[in-house]
Amino acid sequence: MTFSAEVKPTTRRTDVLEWVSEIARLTKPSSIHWVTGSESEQRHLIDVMVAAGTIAQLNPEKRPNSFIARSHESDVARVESRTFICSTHQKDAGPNNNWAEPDEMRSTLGGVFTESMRGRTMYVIPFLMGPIGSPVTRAGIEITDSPYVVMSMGVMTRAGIVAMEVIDSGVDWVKAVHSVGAPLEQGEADVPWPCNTTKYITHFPETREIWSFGSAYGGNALLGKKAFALRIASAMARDEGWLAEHMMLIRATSPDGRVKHIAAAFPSACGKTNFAMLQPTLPGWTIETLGDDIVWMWVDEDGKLRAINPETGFFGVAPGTSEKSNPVAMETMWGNTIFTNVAVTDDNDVWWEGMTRETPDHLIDWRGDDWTPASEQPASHPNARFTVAISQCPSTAAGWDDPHGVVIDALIFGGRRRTTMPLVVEARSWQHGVYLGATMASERTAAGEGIVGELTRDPFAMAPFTGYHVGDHWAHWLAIGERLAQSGHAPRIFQVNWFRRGDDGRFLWPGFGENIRVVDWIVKRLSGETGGVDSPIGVLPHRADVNMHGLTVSDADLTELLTVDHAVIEEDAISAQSVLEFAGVRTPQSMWDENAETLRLSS
Ligand code: OXD
Ligand code: MN
Repeated sequence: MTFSAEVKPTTRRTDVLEWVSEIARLTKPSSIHWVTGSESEQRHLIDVMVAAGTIAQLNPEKRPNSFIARSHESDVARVESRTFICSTHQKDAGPNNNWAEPDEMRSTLGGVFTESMRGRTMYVIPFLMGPIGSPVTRAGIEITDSPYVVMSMGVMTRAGIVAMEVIDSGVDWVKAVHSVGAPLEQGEADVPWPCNTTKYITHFPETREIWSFGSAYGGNALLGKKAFALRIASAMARDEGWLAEHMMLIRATSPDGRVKHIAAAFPSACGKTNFAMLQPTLPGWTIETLGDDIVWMWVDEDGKLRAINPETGFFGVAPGTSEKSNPVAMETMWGNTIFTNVAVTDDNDVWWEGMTRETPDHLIDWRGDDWTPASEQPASHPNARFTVAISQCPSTAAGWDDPHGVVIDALIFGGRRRTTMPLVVEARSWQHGVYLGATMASERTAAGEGIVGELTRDPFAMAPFTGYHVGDHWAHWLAIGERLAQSGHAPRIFQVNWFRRGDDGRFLWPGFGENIRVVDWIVKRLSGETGGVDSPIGVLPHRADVNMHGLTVSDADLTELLTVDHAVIEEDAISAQSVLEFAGVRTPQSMWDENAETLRLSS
């Protein structure tokens, strides 16, 4: 295999050159393109994709330099059932992952990747997760035959020459191989969204490798994101003593100038992006955005928990995003945005369910068909996405990419629960907080597979993302807590639920910008300014301590939001035992102790 004449290797590292040649010998692409990250390369990729019908330009007057991509109907979300952790021992992958024996999987992959890039260009994308100079920043190289992946990785990571220079300095790098699995015969016409009905999203945590086959969609294909920054990084973090978590990250500044950094874990499509861009309704408060999906945290030399966002972009869920729910996101996507599986208006702009009050009379739906409000299916796919740089976000915090990161003051776990869980509660201790994270439950959304609405336990919102045994993940959190306790700098842990409903199905809490009232209470707790009410699941706010200035919520609703029913909590704690049993012998005893304590307090 010869390298393409136009784009020569951007490295001299022999291990990189040998690996790229090895993958090229296996997959037989027609050319190799070493990604530089330049503007001319961007333009070239756009031309290639527009010509192939993969993307189409939106109205440049309304949304400059923005594009619509429509995926294949079968390739619309992460495929957890086809996601594998290939650790040497099955017990290390844990019951939370599909396990495959590494040699067997390598042989399967050897089969499916054979000549899988025939007729296509193979792109080599060097990328960094994290800013240059941070102790937790890590490098990777993704090989892909999808220009859509190249363009998206360019938004989501620090990709191109900038990353190769770091790799060339001699650091370790993660090998990530991706193919859409749709080789082209000579003369065969391409399709707009090539993919394969067979999919493998595989991870080898011990050798820090990723192999992804058959899908070009988001988390399956942009391998810096879920595959590296969560599955592989969580295993690295366990080995090296840090944390790689499915969390958003904000800086909250109170009217009297107190600055707090908060990281919050919510399952996919539960409002992390909205929370990260919250527009406070309480006067004087500011929320600034540092990240919306993934946080890497480490204990610094002072014993404080520090955090960075390893990504550089948002891959956000579009439906439901509006001027009302998230004006900042709407502003962020003014241009330079890739939209996937949204609907297109007659004036060639984007639309999705929940974006405007009025539904347009006519649209082209995410499948590319004519659509009217009489159509039975939604116009945009429920997991339609926008991909846009964090630097475009008006609420992005100054220094968001500081390699030193920020010191975390509070951690939040949240889920989507119609019943049972109050608006906010503070854990009794770090250990109890870890229990709240371990037993987190949420109703399923369209971001993954399964029945939407079904209540599932999703420990730390990491069920699809922990690259090792879930019980060891809890033990790792406990060990980090012990290190933080030694310095007396452990962040406090809270649980929130914005999604509580009344018997009539109505949301009891308005959410969005009003969630600042919960942040306000959390910051008051951090400053020791307010007490609380003990409950079986932790400390609840006194009603009078929740700043309700300017917001009307009925007394009955507020009572329901701020109290817990002991019988219901007892039932929930019994049900939570299923997740502790699920993790089996690797469940730390202290998680059972916390469960017993919850039962004792609620009975
Ligand atoms: C995501 C997800 O894409 O969690 O962020 O599914
Ligand atoms: Mn996510």
